[in-house]
Amino acid sequence: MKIFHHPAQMGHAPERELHNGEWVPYAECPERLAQIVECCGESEAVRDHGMAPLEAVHDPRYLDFLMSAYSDWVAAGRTGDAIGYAFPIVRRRPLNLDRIDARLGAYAMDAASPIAAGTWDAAYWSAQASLSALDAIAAGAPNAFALCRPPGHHAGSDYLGGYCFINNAAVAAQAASGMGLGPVAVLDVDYHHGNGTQDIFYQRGDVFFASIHADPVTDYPFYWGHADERGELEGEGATLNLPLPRGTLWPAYRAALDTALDAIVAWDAKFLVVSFGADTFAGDPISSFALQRDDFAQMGACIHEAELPTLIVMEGGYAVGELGENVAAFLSGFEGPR
Ligand code: OKP
Ligand code: ZN
Repeated sequence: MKIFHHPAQMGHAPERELHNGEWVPYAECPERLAQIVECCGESEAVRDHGMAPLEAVHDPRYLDFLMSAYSDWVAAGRTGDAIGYAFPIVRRRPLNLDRIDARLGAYAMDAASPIAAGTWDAAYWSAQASLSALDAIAAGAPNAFALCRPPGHHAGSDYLGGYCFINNAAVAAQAASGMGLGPVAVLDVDYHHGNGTQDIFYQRGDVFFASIHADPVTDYPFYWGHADERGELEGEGATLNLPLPRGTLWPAYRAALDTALDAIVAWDAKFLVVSFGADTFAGDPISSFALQRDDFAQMGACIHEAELPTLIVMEGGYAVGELGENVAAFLSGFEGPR
């Protein structure tokens, strides 16, 4: 399978994050990408598609903020990574506040996603990798792998969070739809609920969103991903949430996967974007499902059985030493004999 990534994606390297009240090394580290490259191979050419496909899913004011957030932080005399600390939870009025701390809070859903010197370029090229992988499918490949990093599925139209800045899967889903490849479905199999992707398409009937994830009653992102969230207005019924308990093993996971794939096929999708996270792995340091490497191969094979043109977009996975092989298992299961 063709794989797409860009050197600038290595440049996002925050020092630390706030995890359960303590400062710990940043889990979403550049080494993740290096490990996956080692097992899955070097990149095809990544083309610069410019800002328009990003602006098709993100608020331009949010993109402006993100682009200059780190330099504004430095200009305010700060050292270290940029993190907000005040959040307008009740209502985000269009106050046009200038102070960097006010904007960091207004455009973030958590305080655990620092912005560092290379963040914008890395997020921008991560999205370009996703778009370039989509181009390969548009040109006739049956599937492609966008090795995105930073990941994207927690980023909404106008907010960052959960290590995510630009929603790579949503950018590609929107672009695929615009190319006439749809109807498009997004299947999110990261351990965490893809709240950003859900929010972006929640009121739309043209993109289906299905997610299998840890129950938000126990796990981040807490406020999204509950089974009763099914979409609104035009999008009613076009969102499917399948939360599973901590400790979930492959048989229960597989049953949920069959449910999601059946719904995607019944909805008559013609193009599939998979938000793939390897953080469902038993050895993941920040997650609590119990899948094994072989299960990822099974997961890839199950998704392949939907027989849809498929763009696989990398999301999470933090057992860095095993990440490359877990991703390779998923890809080879997807490509293997049916
Ligand atoms: C990103 B992806 C507090 C830190 C918050 C955020 C997890 C983001 C996961 N414990 N952790 O979905 O893999
Ligand atoms: Zn995750």
